[in-house]
Amino acid sequence: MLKAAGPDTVLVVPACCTSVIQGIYPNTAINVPVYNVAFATAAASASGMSNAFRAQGKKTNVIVYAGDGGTLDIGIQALSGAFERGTDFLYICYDNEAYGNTGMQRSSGTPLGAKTTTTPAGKTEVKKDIDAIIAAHEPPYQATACAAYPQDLFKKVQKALSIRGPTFIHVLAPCPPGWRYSTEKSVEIGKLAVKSGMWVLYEREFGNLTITAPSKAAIKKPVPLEDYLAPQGRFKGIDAKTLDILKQRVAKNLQRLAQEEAGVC
Ligand SMILES: Cc1ncc(C[n+]2csc(CCOP(=O)(O)OP(=O)(O)O)c2C)c(N)n1
Ligand SMILES: [Mg+2]
Repeated sequence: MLKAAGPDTVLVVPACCTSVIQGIYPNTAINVPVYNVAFATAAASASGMSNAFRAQGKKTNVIVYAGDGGTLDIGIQALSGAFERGTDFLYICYDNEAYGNTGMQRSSGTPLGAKTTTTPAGKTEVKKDIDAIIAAHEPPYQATACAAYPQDLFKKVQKALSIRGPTFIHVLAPCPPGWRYSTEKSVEIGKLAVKSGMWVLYEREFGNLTITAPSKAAIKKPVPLEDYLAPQGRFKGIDAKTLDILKQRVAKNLQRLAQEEAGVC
């Protein structure tokens, strides 16, 4: 993401795993200025920052980098406000499907059936569709990505930053301790999320949807959802009814996106 953005970039990071990973000043692991802000305020802080830069005639990229808890739950009001105002910034939500930094509590991004420390028997609600909520703001660009496909993510970050206005990229970020699998399987798990259709890669540019290459195969013939779920401890013991609902939702979502791309709906 930072490689695509280049050095003239400022990151706005609310409380999340990233605020730990970045390290402590002056030994930070991130080579651009990072503004750590209170959990609920990322998009509002970035709005002020972007307006200040633009007023000075500067094109500096303002990127919010926030988790699913900070985006789908606690930051959603500020996020909606910034998108409605047309703030010139890129909002990236990296989604590990729970509150990772505080011990993997469920978030509204946690999928149905997944075990977290606060849903030990599996989550009974479905994942919130933040992408549909963002789409309702009619931004000039929004996309999904996955950490297992870094070149795709690179291209999408470059494109988002080349467009003026509020842009959004939702990145699935497999999390070994939280999803309960061993670290070396991260890329494989991310690819299985896409190949099974549980995560669909696409971009919507000025309202026009394009499914990104790795997801085209999943639309034609997805791998069984069990291939994605079985290696993860968080789905261990999922009951047949929940599995069936998940499968139906995956199929419906793939169909809905394929139809949108074809202009059928
Ligand atoms: C107002 C407020 N409530 C709670 C916390 C504690 N807290 C810090 S990080 C975090 C979890 C963030 O989850 P997410 O946004 O998904 O990012 P992740 O940790 O998974 O990277 C929580 C609950 C806080 N810092 N501020
Ligand atoms: Mg998270």
